[in-house]
Amino acid sequence: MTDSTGRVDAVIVGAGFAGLYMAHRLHGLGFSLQGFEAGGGVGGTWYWNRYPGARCDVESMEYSYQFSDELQQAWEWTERYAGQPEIQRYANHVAERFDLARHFEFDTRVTEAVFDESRDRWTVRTDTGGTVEARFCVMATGCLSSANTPDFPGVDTFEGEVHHTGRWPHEGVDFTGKRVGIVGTGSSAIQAIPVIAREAGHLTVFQRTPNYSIPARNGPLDAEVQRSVKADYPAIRARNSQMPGALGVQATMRELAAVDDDPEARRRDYEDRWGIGGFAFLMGYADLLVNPESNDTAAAFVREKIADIVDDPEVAALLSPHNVIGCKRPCLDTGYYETFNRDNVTLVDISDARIEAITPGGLVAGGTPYELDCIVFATGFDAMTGTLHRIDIRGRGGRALREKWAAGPRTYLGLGVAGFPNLFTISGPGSPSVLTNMIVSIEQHVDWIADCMTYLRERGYATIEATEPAQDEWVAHVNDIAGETLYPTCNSWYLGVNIPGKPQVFMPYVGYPPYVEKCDEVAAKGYEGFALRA
Ligand code: N01
Repeated sequence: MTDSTGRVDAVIVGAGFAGLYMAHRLHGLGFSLQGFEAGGGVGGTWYWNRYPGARCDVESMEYSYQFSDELQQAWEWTERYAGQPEIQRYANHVAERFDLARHFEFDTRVTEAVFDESRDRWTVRTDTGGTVEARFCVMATGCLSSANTPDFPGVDTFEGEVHHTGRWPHEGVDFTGKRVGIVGTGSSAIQAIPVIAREAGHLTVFQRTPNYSIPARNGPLDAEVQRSVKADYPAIRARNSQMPGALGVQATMRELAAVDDDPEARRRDYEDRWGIGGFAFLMGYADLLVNPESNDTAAAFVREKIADIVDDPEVAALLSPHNVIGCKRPCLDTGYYETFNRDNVTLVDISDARIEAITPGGLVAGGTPYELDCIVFATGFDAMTGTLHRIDIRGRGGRALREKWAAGPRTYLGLGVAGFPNLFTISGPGSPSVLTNMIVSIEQHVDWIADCMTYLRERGYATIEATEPAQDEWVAHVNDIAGETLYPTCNSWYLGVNIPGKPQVFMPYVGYPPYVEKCDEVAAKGYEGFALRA
């Protein structure tokens, strides 16, 4: 908390998994801190995304903190993939166990962070009128925290209920008997659609681009599996940290190219993995995200599955994507394609018949009116940079981050930005973040930042700042590596294509675990690529 002069060592923006752990580390190291959180409680993405069916796509035994063995031994997960309510309970439990909520002011949004060069201090302002001065400013603002609601004309005239999946009301939404329209078919929609369809009178799904979805095969977590993982947790965590994306499921990847495998054997492999469920489906072959021909063997298999599951061939064709599988984050579902066999569900293809307007009684797409009682926008997020840009962040010379990043984000390691001393971004653009198990990446970033702040304190340095050459080199490297993959080939939020006018730059870094080695090496060399000033 602030001293009597309103000063702290560090401000932390956000009380999601990143902000909570950052607060824990900094407090433990004796730094004074003040956290701010726009929501009314902890949990970040899981606090806001309470839509029906919301569930993690990384298995629960992995999607959890590992910094405390007592915590990971004590917490009992109930399902293979944890649902939002359980993850929210977990976040609350962590906050209570380590007494973290006291560091945060809730229902408080940071609006401005300005660096004063003459005093090496950040001045942070909030929408509740508060002002804090801090030496360090840590943006734990999340990658998918700025909901994107397209600017459809007439949206304010709608007389029914409107909800965004990423800002779901805490009291829930009663769809019973209602005519519901859902816009979007990304991960959020794919999870919500089967649940809403069971409740609604009628559900109309407005699809602009179909998405590949793999069955999650969620279910109760076997007690024996949980026990055996816990018995060996440190070793399992250590193994996973050496896997691409820090995801244990990568252990099932073979060095074989899909096109080099015998077609029958390949089919059996896809069938087995489809049965296992989850990301394992895309782990069969090492070249699926670099070789279009190999990729299409997996994509074609999923299209066949869609054709098998969906009764109406026209609907199945509309649901079948033709882009690269995996170049958008793959969706995991529970009964998604099956839902389109229900009598109360209609799929509307808006790829060439865009939503023209929202009206008091529904919406109009391609000239056709649809009468609705409730509209759900499952239209995603202004990812990775959106939340940072909603804060007026000004570094040296009063230069705004929004200006510096006008052509796309530029960071060094996704941790620091040239011209913005003592500003850290946890899982920022240019780091592996969303291509990994986020909690692992968060812990790695938080530990790196905590070590860095300790190093500066011990040696009497006032500031640390990424240098322009190191940043330029890193940005070029991030782009080069992405360019060797199929990731940039489709209209994903990784590229910013989902937000009109957003610069199209592939934002995450494809390269976990080499990224961790690079961060460690930078630290070991006295923060190479950063300028440290006394
Ligand atoms: O958002 P999305 P999301 N008119 O951007 C459509 C994570 N997540 O919230 O593809 C009509 O993927 C858009 O269409 P198109 C996960 O990382 C994880 O679903 O742009 N439609 C698309 O269909 C995920 O990737 C979990 O043509 C419009 C949809 O809205 C990320 O969050 C669960 C439109 C947006 O899909 C985002 O997922 C949920 C317009 N103007 C989310 N604008 C799990 O852990 C957008 N769309 C499982």
